[in-house]
Amino acid sequence: MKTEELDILIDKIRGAKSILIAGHKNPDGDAMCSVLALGQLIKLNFGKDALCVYDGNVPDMLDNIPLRKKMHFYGRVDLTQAFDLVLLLDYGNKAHIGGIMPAVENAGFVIEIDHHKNDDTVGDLCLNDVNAAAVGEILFNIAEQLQWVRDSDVNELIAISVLTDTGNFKYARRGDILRIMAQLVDGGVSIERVSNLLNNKPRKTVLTEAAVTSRTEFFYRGRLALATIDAKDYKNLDGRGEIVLSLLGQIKGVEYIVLLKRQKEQQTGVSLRSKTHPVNGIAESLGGGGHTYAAGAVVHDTLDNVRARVLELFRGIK
Ligand SMILES: [Mn+2]
Repeated sequence: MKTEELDILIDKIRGAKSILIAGHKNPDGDAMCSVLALGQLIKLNFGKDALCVYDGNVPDMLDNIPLRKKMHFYGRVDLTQAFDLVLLLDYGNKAHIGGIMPAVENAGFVIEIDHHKNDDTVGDLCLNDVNAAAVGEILFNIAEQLQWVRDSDVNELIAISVLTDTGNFKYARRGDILRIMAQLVDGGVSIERVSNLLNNKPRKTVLTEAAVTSRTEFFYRGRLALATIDAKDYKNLDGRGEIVLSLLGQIKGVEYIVLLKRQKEQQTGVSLRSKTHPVNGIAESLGGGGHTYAAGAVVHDTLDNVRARVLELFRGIK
């Protein structure tokens, strides 16, 4: 980070009587943990209490992270005052700011710290780094550069933000992030302990994931695994079927995984995964899109009709 930019960060924190910190709506591990870590860094190094808020739902698995009680649903606190400083983390895109937007617009000064590619930033100062694996990594680097004090809560929060955003390092693209984790471990962080903090799903979620997985159908010589979730089970999964997709991907010979979610009678969510063959083209022909090996669509049709269309699109797969 440029020294001049960090000087502004320090000046703004020092000069602020009121500070608000927020991440993206429906926060994930990075959005939650980096917000709480920054709040704690400000407390430790400036003696100030920043207000940490979120919009949407927090996944149950994040209920036991350090300082969780310091994170407030934005609708339950008073955001009508104009905050001197708003720190916006990990938000990626204006559309993901959600209910915090009025506070961002009213703020005396807005500093964003993000690792998403974003051509339409809202910050007066942007401390963004698209090469960072998580916002937690950027915070670690800022704290190191400014020689800020970190306590064990900050270190654990940064570790969780990194573990969750990199899928336990599976998606790490640079060695830097592993070297940062090495420093955190040397500083007392137990990867086993923080990983276990996340084993915190409701019973019904895991039982539903298992039930949905066990009802999977296989097509095209076992190359395609297709699982379906109806509306009731979909709610239990908290809107996500990542575990089902991941379990099916472990099966020998399965190349493509399809998860169909009955969202409404006439609305079906489609998640597509593949190990080595592109699936974004199939998502696009369903009106969706995504990454090469992980794509999806929302189709306004019944689950049965969408299932037939998907099977047709996969006909002739190698
Ligand atoms: Mn992130």
